[in-house]
Amino acid sequence: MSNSSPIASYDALIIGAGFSGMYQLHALRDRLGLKALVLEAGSGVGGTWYWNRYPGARCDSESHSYNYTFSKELLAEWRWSERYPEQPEILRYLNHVADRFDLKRDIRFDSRVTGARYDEAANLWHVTTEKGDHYSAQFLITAVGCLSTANVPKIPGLEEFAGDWYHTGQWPHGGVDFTGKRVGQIGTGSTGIQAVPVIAAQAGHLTVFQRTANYSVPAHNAPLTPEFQAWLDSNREEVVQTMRSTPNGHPFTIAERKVFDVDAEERERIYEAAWAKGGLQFRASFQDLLVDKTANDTASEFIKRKIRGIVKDPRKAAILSDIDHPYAAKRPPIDTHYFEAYNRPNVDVVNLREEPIERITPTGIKTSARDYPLDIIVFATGFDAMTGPLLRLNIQGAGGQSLAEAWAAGPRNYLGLQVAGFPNLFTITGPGSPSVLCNMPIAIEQHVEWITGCIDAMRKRGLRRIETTEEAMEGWVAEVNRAADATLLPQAKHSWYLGANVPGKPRVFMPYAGGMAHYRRICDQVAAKGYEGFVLSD
Ligand code: NA7
Repeated sequence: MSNSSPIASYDALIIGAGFSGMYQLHALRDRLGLKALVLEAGSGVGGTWYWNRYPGARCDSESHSYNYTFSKELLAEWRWSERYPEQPEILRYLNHVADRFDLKRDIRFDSRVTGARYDEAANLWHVTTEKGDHYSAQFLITAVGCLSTANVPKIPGLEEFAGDWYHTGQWPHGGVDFTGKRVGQIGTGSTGIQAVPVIAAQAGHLTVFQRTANYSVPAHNAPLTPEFQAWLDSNREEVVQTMRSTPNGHPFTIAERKVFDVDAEERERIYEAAWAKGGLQFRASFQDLLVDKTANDTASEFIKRKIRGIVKDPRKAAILSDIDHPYAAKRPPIDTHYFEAYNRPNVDVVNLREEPIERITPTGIKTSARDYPLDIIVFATGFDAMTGPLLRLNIQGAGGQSLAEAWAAGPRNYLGLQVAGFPNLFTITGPGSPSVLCNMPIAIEQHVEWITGCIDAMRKRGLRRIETTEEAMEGWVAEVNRAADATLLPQAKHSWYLGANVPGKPRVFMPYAGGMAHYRRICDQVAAKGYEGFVLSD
């Protein structure tokens, strides 16, 4: 760490200016009066929505639930235009929030953090950026998101490709012109499923390289009507209450009935109605879809039938519906005419399970079966999720131990919030918290408010240091595993929830699957018991 640049000192440093970093800044600066600063790699606020500008980028949470709930005035003054917000609109919203709460003056943009080291004697975190700036603070709070480290698979030959290639999570701000081009897209997760119909409408030809076939339910996106807005204005409290009290933070509840409480005909009617309504709510049609494989099979079969009904070419339909994992065991995508796009003559799908990619050549992609000539390759290949964004910060805790060493066998922490050996470091939506299994703003607000409450309590008691214990971590890791094993989620062996999409990454189920409302109660109890599981000192 360079000693040449002057050290700017703060009470708290926050890394990242997305949903979580912005709210954390507001909470610490404007509620507690702390001297706080955000360091942000991008040139603007927005995090995920700053970087993910790929065609079709849209949130799968319904817009009226994809916002902060901490300010009634903010809730009342913002109007979303569509059922699901598109990336530019979310970015406008986040800029509106930043301006409304005057956040940008305490955000340093173009400041990618490259190292953070805890100085035991001074009880301070020292943070450096790529530009060589040097900061110190008592508290270090990571607000780096769960899906911010792009995963570009190491396919041999990429550097020789004569065309252009892009990862969806690092999309050029000026956009990409696909007109008349031969495009190859690798990946059929939520991102790929959003991108296909939009790219297909512009490209000369689109070849989708599919490794794992995926479920998707129609989003049925549409403009929000004045009637809906009026309903929302008079039911806002209830909507927020629902989001805070459900397991997944969405504005709908999970049905109480079980799959085999109803007969086959009634079940079909329920699934048809859910399909017609669209969106992530399909998963909430029955309470046991995520815990009982036989129950799940009924939803799985329903969606596969739908795919085969939509896609006219039997070869493409067979490839797209050959899904090998339970429905929603991987993050279930929702779409706008995804399967319909395969009925276009300029769209084809390649089954990588039958013909794996061997290499990228100067002119395209070569599978074990043939060459696919391409002008552009789109990597919709996801992220080094949850741990990736934290590990690339090069965090060094007490005694020089790195986070990478502490997590060599997978992430271990307490409540997803703190790691033993890393005092005064808090990780917003860290592994071991509900995060990606929840509507993100709800998960983020809960973490920010808990951290803010904790720092406030420490300051009121004259305490300067908080660190969790090995025992607390051990207990929490066991609880995270128990919660995951009570569901079908670990059964999707290629899921990024398990780290399986990144070669060499430890296979550990990372998010907490015990439900957001339950998790909130646990965190509240920990605080009420004087931060049980943490050691506080002055
Ligand atoms: P995902 O969900 O991780 O999807 C990535 C896709 O890319 C998925 O279909 C992968 O297949 C595929 N992939 C990844 N690596 C390769 C290689 N090497 N070869 C071929 N195919 C590959 O990322 P998304 O960006 O779509 O979504 C991430 C989250 O953002 C989403 O869940 C929402 O929460 C928002 P695989 O399934 O691994 O076989």
